Amino acid sequence: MNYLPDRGFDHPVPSEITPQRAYLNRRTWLQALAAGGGALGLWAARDARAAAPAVARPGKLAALPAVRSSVAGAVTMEKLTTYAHVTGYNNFYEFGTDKSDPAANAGTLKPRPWTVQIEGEVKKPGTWDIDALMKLAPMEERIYRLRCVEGWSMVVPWLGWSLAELVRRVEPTGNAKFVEFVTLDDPRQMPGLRSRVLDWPYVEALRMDEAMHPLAMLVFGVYGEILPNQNGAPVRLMVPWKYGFKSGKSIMKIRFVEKQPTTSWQAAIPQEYGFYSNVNPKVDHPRWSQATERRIGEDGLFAKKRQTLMFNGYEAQVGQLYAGMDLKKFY
Ligand SMILES: Nc1nc2c(c(=O)[nH]1)N[C@H]1C(S)=C(S)[C@@H](COP(=O)(O)O)O[C@H]1N2
Ligand SMILES: [Mo]
Repeated sequence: MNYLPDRGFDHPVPSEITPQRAYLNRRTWLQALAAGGGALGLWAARDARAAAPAVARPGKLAALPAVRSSVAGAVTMEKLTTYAHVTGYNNFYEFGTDKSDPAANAGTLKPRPWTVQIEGEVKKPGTWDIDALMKLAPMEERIYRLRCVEGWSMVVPWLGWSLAELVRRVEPTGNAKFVEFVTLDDPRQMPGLRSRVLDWPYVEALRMDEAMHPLAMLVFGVYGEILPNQNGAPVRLMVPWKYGFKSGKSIMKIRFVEKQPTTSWQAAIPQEYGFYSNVNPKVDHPRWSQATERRIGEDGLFAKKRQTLMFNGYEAQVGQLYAGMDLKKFY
């Protein structure tokens, strides 16, 4: 049984949800309650895993109870990408550059104990223990499209809460214009750091208003469980309207700064990867088109490419952030 019927390109806002669809949602929700699983993520996990191909999995991880998010646009009705693909087809160069490398190699990452350091232009800098940080806001399940700059996409049920919750808590000063996210860079835990593909540590950043947008998410879990290492345990970013590389993994430092930071991919190949990196079908990568994408799991003989949507389908929610900006210039 599928989690929900595939609605293709239809990205319903709540008002567009048909009565039948609302009924299906409610029925499935009631089934989950009857089965004793209050967390929506848990039943999502069971259903999609049943249909997943048999590839290496990290095994049973701790459940992470969550409620379905009520943030506008946070729950797409599209068919979920299987757990096997979400956790077996990854980009995490700290563990190698092949899609199967992170799942194969990330066992050396130690997500506990873990702290996240808050630095820079904030009134409340300091070090958060990961378990305390996780409790800062109620855990929500959100189902986001993930569009990689390489031309593929997934639909993933993440668990976490709005990054804005943390930003508000640490009280940025008037000088804070950007937020920088720094990934762990310990070569004993991350064998890929010995390669020179990027100038480590992996750094990503957002403008302050982007960081405050409710769809920008700090992620602690996926498919009803804590994050597997290959997906960026114990905490990663998820910014669904931007190309996947903007969503840094295994974050150990969050820095509030005045000047626009140079991010890792921008530093590596500036003519190909910009600071904004909003998903945009009209702005091609210098080496390939961004007009279409391949949905992971739909790669059969008759699988069609999908049209890539402006801001990855989140234009209604985030378009205002870029009003008046030349998106070809600010790619
Ligand atoms: N630290 C770090 N974060 C990273 C990456 C990486 O190589 N290192 N890859 C990015 C890219 S290109 C993508 S598409 C997403 C993939 O996330 P997923 O493997 O959970 O699907 O992570 C992003 N975050
Ligand atoms: Mo990516």
